[in-house]
Amino acid sequence: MKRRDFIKLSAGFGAAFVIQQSPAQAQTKTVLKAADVHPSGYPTVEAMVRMGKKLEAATNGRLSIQMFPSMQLGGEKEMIEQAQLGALQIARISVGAVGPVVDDVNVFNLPFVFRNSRQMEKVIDGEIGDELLAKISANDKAGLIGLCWMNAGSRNIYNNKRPVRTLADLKGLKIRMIGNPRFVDTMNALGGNGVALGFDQVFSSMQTGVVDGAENNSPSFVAQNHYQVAKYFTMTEHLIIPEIVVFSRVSWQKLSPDDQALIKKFSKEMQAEQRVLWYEAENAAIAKMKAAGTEIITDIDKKPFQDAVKPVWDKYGAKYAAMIKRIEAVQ
Ligand code: GTR
Repeated sequence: MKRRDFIKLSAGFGAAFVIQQSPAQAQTKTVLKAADVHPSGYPTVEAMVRMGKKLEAATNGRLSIQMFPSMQLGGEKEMIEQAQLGALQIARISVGAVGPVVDDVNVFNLPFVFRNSRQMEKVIDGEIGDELLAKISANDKAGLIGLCWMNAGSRNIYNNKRPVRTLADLKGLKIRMIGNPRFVDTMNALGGNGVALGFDQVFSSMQTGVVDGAENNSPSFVAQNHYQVAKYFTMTEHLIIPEIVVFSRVSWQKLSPDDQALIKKFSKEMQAEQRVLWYEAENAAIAKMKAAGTEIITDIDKKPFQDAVKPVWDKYGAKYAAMIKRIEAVQ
């Protein structure tokens, strides 16, 4: 290469470099705010942090994710509201919290709707999962884009009064439920007293006796320190509710189609990656519970529990009849 040509070429590179450094270009860096009620290290949070790193690497830092864990931006209801306004871009929430906004997903909030977690995984990985994400995105009122699902195991009843083995043991126990009428009705149908409270209030409410217990998966039971105030944990598995990741629709519309496609692709990958982290967290949680002296009750007859929630199905299930048939058909 002649020296003159080399100078021309390097001048060209220099110019391009300068343009990238200009304030106008610098502004095109987009930081996506993501929130979760769980602390750092929890599988849902960790999966999102990893996705942020991938996004940053793939776009040379043009797109990144800033994670707000531990309810820093409020509970799930508040997160949905902020996403609807575009103040928050990514919300990792339970389907329990999305139900009041997009009724279609409430089918997953019916007690014992899945036979087990494996079947639930097949449903969210398959066409039903895609269809429900699309329903969220198409719902103008919701203002959200459905990105992907995550595992959240099964929910189990715990309390600080007595081991629950039968429906009779639940009688009179005040049990915290997520604020979606289906869940309060489910607990009442099981014979307990369902009390809707925010996730942030569960620990102190158990401590002060406002409630006797709650229900959740084992990683939440441990991560939120509930195991320190509730000794009895019964594997009722009455609800298998997946988690969901939604994107603010107003923010989504500001992204280029290429960036939207990239985020969708990485979200799908995150769904699989979180699953691995999930099972590790479940094993670690059970080990921690055992070490802490939690009494884990696994030998229960679930049939009476399943029969008892029939009124909930009668009240809420009818309109999902076709979808329930499809879910049941997933092996
Ligand atoms: C957890 C779930 C949270 C939240 C919480 C609750 O299992 O990961 O998103 O819904 O339960 O009980 O409020």
